[in-house]
Amino acid sequence: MTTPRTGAEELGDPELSGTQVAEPGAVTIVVPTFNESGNIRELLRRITESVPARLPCEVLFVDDSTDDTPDVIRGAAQDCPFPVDVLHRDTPVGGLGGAVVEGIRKAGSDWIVVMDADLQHPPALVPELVAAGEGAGADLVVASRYIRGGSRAGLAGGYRIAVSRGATWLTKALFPRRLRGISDPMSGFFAIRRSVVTADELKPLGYKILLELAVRCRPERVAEVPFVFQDRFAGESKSTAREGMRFLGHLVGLRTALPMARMIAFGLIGLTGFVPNLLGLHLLTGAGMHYLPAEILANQFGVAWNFLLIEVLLFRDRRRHRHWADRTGRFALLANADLLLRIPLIALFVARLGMAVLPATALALLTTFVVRFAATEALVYLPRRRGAPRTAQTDAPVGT
Ligand SMILES: Nc1nc2c(ncn2[C@@H]2O[C@H](COP(=O)(O)OP(=O)(O)O)[C@@H](O)[C@H]2O)c(=O)[nH]1
Ligand SMILES: [Mg+2]
Repeated sequence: MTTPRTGAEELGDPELSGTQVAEPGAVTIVVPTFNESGNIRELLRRITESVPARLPCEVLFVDDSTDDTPDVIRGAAQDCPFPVDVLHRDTPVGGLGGAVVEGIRKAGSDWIVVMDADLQHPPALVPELVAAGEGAGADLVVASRYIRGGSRAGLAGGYRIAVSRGATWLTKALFPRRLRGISDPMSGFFAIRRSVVTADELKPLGYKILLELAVRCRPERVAEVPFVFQDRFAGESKSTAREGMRFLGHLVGLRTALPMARMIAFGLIGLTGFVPNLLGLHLLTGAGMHYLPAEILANQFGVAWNFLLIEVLLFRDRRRHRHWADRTGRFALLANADLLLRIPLIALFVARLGMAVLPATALALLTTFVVRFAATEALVYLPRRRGAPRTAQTDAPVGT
């Protein structure tokens, strides 16, 4: 590519990133692709039609394809009046979100526009997004389906619409301040000033990259432009239920970056653990088992449930500090130590205060919660001290 830009390794340094950008107004269009060979020519044709005359641009494809998409891109690039580059990744770290972050790291223009390759995002809107940003002095301009003039026409089926709506609602509810002024945080079509992107802070695992940028980079001014979400031009959607799960994990990861939020999330997960615990106790005592051994057994249901949720949702980023067997052992140990403390407590509540088994158990669970949270953070998921194996500087948890 001929347009001046900083290298990926330089973007991490804010000092450098401010000095080496291209002339104002230039735009790098970052397009993540996964097996999109049928869409490339049409996409580049429509970009050629609508963008370069009004705005100098370059296009950077970040490709994880297993088909011939990179070759198709290189072929089609010959006919383009602007620079087109393709960065093919043999190891597609972070999937779609990771691809976009890599593209952003490489882009050198003043503005970066992120858009899909399947023409669901109309290329004609690219100059408008940048113009809106320049006009409003905004750092981030979101193409929104949910403001007047926008629509989600191309979102196939009631199920997809419901999922998209639900995800939007949940995300806005979790980040009311950071997402103020963004009606469509799920949008994959937006323009951002390169100067506000601190790509080092971005976690490539984030599936919804706009959410990641809005929450972690905190652009000061945000604008929106309506757009009609089109039908896919060719090929098939790569969205899967697994991406949906990843998105939920991403939301929790962003929301629990601070210790206080983490403790609340830990508590909420712990609360849900009451259900398998008490259910197990009900079944076991119903089957005639004495309540004390039943407590021990039922507790394992709750422990397993909590461990699973904590691993997948809450401490996803911190699992690498210890081997999974180490974490499981420590977690189980803590849970049983917790149980050792809890059983005499329950016996006390039952024998001395005359409480029934279920409320006595619930009260004891609450009492030991705080101790368990502190111990879990400190003994299972905190990075080890310097010098110990498996610990790198980058392991430091976000927000601590
Ligand atoms: N580089 C890269 N691009 C991806 C990946 N998954 C999807 N994409 C691209 O991201 C864009 C949106 O994906 P799409 O399947 O259309 O999702 P949908 O619009 O939600 O149905 C398209 O350009 C895809 O080619 C991936 O794992 N890596
Ligand atoms: Mg699509």
